[in-house]
Amino acid sequence: MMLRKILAFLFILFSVPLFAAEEQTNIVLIFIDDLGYGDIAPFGGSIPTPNLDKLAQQGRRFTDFASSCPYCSPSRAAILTGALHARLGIHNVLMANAPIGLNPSEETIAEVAKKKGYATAIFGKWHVGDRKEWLPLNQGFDEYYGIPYSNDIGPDRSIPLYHGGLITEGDETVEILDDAAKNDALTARYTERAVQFIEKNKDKPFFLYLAHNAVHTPFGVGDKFKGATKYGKFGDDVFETDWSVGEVVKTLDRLNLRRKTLVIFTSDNGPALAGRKDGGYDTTLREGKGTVFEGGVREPTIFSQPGTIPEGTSANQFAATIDILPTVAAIIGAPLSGNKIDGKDIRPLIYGEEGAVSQHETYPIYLSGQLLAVRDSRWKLIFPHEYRTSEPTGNVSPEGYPIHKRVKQELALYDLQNDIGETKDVKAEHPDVLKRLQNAADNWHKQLGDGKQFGPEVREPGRHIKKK
Ligand SMILES: [Ca+2]
Repeated sequence: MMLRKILAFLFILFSVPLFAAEEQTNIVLIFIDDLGYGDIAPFGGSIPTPNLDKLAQQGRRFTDFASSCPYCSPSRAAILTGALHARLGIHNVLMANAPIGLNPSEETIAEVAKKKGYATAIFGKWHVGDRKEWLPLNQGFDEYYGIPYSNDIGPDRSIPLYHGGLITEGDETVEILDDAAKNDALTARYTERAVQFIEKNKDKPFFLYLAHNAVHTPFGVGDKFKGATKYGKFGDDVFETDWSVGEVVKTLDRLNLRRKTLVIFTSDNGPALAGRKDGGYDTTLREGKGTVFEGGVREPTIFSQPGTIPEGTSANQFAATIDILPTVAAIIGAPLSGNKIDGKDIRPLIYGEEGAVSQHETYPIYLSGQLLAVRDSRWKLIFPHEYRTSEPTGNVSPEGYPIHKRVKQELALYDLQNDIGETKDVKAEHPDVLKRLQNAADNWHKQLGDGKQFGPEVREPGRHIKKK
């Protein structure tokens, strides 16, 4: 008995370091733009997504997985660093030539991977600062090909719709996104780069960040996919994005890398509902992009690594995009910088360990520096604010964007476990929960600010100082 114990101990002692040395898990992070929770079939959508269905069958769906913010730039800053966007000083969407960007002193997931000698690349949308000093090559990525912001942003407002967005290779502009055909080709181009990158690095560990501009408006659909679904341009765009996921996974299969590659699929914010007039969407969630309701921040998320992550399973515990960086760091055995982050190591949740629970005691949702909601694993408290609904007024802003109807939201407590659509305010029935979340909000206010002023823990973004 004693001998068996000693042998078991020796086995653990020697097998752990050996295992860790062998286990150079590749990381593929696929980040979609404006894809809503209910837009894909594994989360109840009607648009056919055969490749994502398969990914879900070969992995673990997360049904309560949040982004940091219902808008692009803050959400992207958060997933890249593992910190809430409010902490990073990236409070709003960055337009072309914005004077701020993600501070190079922040540690990105690519920089974490570099510590372990990983090859790193991003193909697609960056959107955390478009000046050279803030582009991906200065944030731990070896390669970059894509647009440094959304496909409807660009310095040249004289070009309708596409605004002359700059297609960037490394840190040089190589092309102008000035017509629909180029926009239509983006998904295929990024996919081709992603496949080449995996092929090139098949014998060494890699981190691939595939950040599609799809399915942001204006929808870009490759010729092969036009009319492929009965859900209009939006449906075709989702279908092509699904194809892209399939190409990446097939490449991993072909190169025998699938079991040693963690594939993560998620989205930056909820659906831009008003732009979907010509397409179907399915959601049981309230509202969409730009709001702090579940429609704005709950993301359709899949973690897949056959042999490591239990296949065909779901996690309903709350987790968030900020958890990806510390989890990946733990998986690859890389240390983190001393920067304070908010994400948690959620390996027990992704590996489906029995009794694994959410690592977040409470989770704040900030919008433009203001705390508008705070939640825990079950309850969500929304603070009074005015928000932009998905309903257009029919008027258009001077920049050409549709103006939406705005409405007032009062203080409300929702039970997400029984009311995912946030329809019934239950604060009167649960004064204890109300009190607890209000206290949590006060704590977040002290750290990150209350909308009137930023808290002491909000860090400076990178700032561009104009030369005189
Ligand atoms: Ca977005």
